[in-house]
Amino acid sequence: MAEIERIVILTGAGISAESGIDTFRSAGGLWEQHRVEDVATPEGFARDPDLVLGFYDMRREALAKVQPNAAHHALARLEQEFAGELLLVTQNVDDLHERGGSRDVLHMHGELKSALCLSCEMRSPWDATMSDRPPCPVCQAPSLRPDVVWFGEMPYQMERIYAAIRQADLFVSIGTSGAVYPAAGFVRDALDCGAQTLELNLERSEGSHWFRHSRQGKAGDLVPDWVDEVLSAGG
Ligand code: BV8
Repeated sequence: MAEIERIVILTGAGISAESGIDTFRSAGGLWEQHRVEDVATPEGFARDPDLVLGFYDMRREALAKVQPNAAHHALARLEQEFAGELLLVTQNVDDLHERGGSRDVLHMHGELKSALCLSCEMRSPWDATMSDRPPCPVCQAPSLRPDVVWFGEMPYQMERIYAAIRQADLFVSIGTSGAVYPAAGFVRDALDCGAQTLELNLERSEGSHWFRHSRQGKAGDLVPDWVDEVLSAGG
């Protein structure tokens, strides 16, 4: 690990699982309770906005009842103590990385605690409900939608992510099934740019074969140990 100077980390729902937040594709997970097409696509929102706003209101409210876990805290420690460059990209729309102490988190799929106005297209911090059609804090129009990236929509800050991957010495994927693109393709971009690749996940994922190193276990166990390895190697 000694020669590692630039790290890009991608996290998915698995890093929040031990905090009590449902993952998407596990038994009883979020997508078993709702069809993706109904609650995580622009078409689903146009078809039944109440269903979609209620789905995200429920998830936003659930956030207040959970806490970051040891994996979130370990990544915050890495950000504080790692001497090189670190970019933390998350597919998650929860705020557990921030509440765990991470200061610079790139939410490529947006955030539950952000509102996007369909009238003025401004984004505002948001931790209330939307089913009751509250006024946009900027233009007052009752036209807020969850500021999350649905299927068929372009994820946020892709250029920044690809620029960091191109420079990375190490790409680490934590708690993601490798089922959703473009995030699932980042490991191949990292390989093409000569980076080392490491997967930390409960089980082998759809992308495991692309990783040079793959460790199975709970994020709450694997991530603090890995952070200790990086920091003790003088990273
Ligand atoms: C786009 C936000 C283009 C909302 C989400 C065919 C081939 C390739 C691509 C496509 C295709 N057909 C369609 C596409 C594109 C599509 C896609 O990839 N579809 C998939 C299903 C095939 N992608 C898109 O539409 C993306 N946009 O392509 O735009 C474009 C181009 C130009 C102009 C405009 C547009 C947008 C995708 C974003 C969708 N939004 N979320 C919300 O959260 O409600 S996706 C959703 O899935 C979440 O973000 C989630 O993070 C993400 C991925 O899931 P995971 O995080 O991996 O969660 P999952 O449950 O799957 O896995 C959890 C893992 O953790 C498991 O492996 C488990 O073993 C592990 N785990 C569990 N417990 C633990 C653990 N690990 C460690 N410790 C534990 N304790």
